[in-house]
Amino acid sequence: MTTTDTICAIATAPGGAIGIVRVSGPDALSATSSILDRDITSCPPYSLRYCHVLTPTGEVLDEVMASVYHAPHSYTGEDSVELSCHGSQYILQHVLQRLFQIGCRSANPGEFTMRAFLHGKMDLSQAEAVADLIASQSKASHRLAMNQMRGGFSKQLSELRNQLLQLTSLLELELDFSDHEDVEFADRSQLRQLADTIQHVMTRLVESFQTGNAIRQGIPVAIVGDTNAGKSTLLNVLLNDEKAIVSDIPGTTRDVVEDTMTLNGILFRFIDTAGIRKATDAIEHLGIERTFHQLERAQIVLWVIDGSQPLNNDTADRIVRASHGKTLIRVINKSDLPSCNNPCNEGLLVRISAKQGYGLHQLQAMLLHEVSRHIPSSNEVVVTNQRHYEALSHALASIQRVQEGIDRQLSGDFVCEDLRQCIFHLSDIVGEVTTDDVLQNIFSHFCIGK
Ligand SMILES: Nc1nc2c(ncn2[C@@H]2O[C@H](COP(=O)(O)OP(=O)(O)OP(=O)(O)O)[C@@H](O)[C@H]2O)c(=O)[nH]1
Ligand SMILES: [Mg+2]
Repeated sequence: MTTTDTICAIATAPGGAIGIVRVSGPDALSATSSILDRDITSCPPYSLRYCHVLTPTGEVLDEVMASVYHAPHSYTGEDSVELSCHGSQYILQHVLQRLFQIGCRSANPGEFTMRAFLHGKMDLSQAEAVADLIASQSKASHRLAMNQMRGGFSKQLSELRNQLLQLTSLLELELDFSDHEDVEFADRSQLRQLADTIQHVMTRLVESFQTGNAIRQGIPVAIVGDTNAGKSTLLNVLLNDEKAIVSDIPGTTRDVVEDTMTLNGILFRFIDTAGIRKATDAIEHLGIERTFHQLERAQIVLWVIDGSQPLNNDTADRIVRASHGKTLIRVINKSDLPSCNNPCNEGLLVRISAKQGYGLHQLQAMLLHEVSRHIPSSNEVVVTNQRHYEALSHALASIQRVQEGIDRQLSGDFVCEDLRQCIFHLSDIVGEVTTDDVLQNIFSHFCIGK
């Protein structure tokens, strides 16, 4: 793969003390030299040079440091230069203009990383992790992106592919001899065992997506309960922000209000919902429908109960039923008021006063404890990307057809076809069979300069 044009872009966000202009491509060194007061084309690789950027009339525009990289030992795999300038937007734009005048082109979003992928510096799943790393907001999502970028996922995929190829070659060998009647080189129980191993790993990866996605976007925690129980008050204290309107009028919250918050390096997405009761109008009815929709999507349910009031059995039933398979925490609120002992034993229990701030640490500790059971260890591979999840789900379906085919003693060429499809989907993840359109689409979501 060779690229013929030289691209440039500002790689840093506005507002910093230093701004970096990145240049990459066959003419990177000569093009940059022509706007500087010294020639960097003969600088050794990985060297740093102090120089001046000049205007067309020879005035000094800025004092900069130029980092010089030679192909293939650079991020993109091409000759590259990074100019560390003073962070003025005027200076940075001017440097870009000068580079455009001598024939460099403005880089598209993600084009530096796309070139890195095209030059074999990383596979596609690693390139995608670069965007995740930049977007990571918590210790946990940072760790997942870092593991993927450093090739943890790629290694697991290549092990799977090797096993699949081994299976295919056993069957293909048999097909080559199929003229000779009933030869069966490949011992069926051995094939089935290999397919089972592959299927087991794929199932684990597919299932890891739920956790991976939650870690990236924030673990969804729905706050539900009767009207006036203090859900919005709780949301506000958890977020330490007056995000939702609080009032003593039942039915205050009618829509979903949500925001994220990091606790001990884990991002949580707290979702306040409309209180559950018999709706008084069509809008409240829609709001309550949304409550159940959010409840369905949540991983953890905070069921807020006004401890000073008798429990509404109808609400209780609906929440317990809808929380099946999730972590349900009963949050007995308003414990600053005399309590009305409510009988209900579902889920975990914590007593708080959202208004006075009692019991919040205990609630947060409970949330962290529940989540930490699902947080993967540092070298465990977790799928975080929708595209990877879809490809893996297709691959899993293919390997399940292979297992079925072996059990039903189908002829080798049928089984081989499913195996090839399975390999195809795995190859798609690392970008070996990915079409240009898909590539363009993936990198178009990156920022410019990356
Ligand atoms: N005494 C006491 N009052 C509280 C506590 N938490 C909330 N409240 C009060 O209870 C009332 C209702 O609070 P909200 O947070 O609006 O309740 P909600 O569950 O969001 O109500 P809806 O949005 O109507 O479903 C307000 O007057 C709050 O000040 C608490 O811990 N103790
Ligand atoms: Mg509310």
